[in-house]
Amino acid sequence: MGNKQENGTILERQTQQLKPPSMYQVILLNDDYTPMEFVVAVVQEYFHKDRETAMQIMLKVHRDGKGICGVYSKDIALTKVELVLTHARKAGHPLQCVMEEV
Ligand code: NFA
Repeated sequence: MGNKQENGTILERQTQQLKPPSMYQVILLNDDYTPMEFVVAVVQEYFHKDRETAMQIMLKVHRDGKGICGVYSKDIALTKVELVLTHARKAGHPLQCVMEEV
């Protein structure tokens, strides 16, 4: 089965195709209470967008009900959702942030 090398290590043949990790969109949802400026600051701080891009994303969420802030591996997406929700709750805003597999 294994292919013994000169140095004693054993190399196994790859039997399964490796798939790239699933990716997740991190999405903000609209509500009637969170201030626009707070959302813009969130998008800039947690998703590393410049002010103009952050403003466009906020306005899209405001108009369409939701908008994508970025696409990340599962653990990074989960962490972003947690950080955004914690920040919003501490500030007393009902902003919602969710992740969806791409
Ligand atoms: N709709 C909110 C308002 O009018 C702004 C908002 C935008 C909230 C995007 C949540 C997400 N104050």
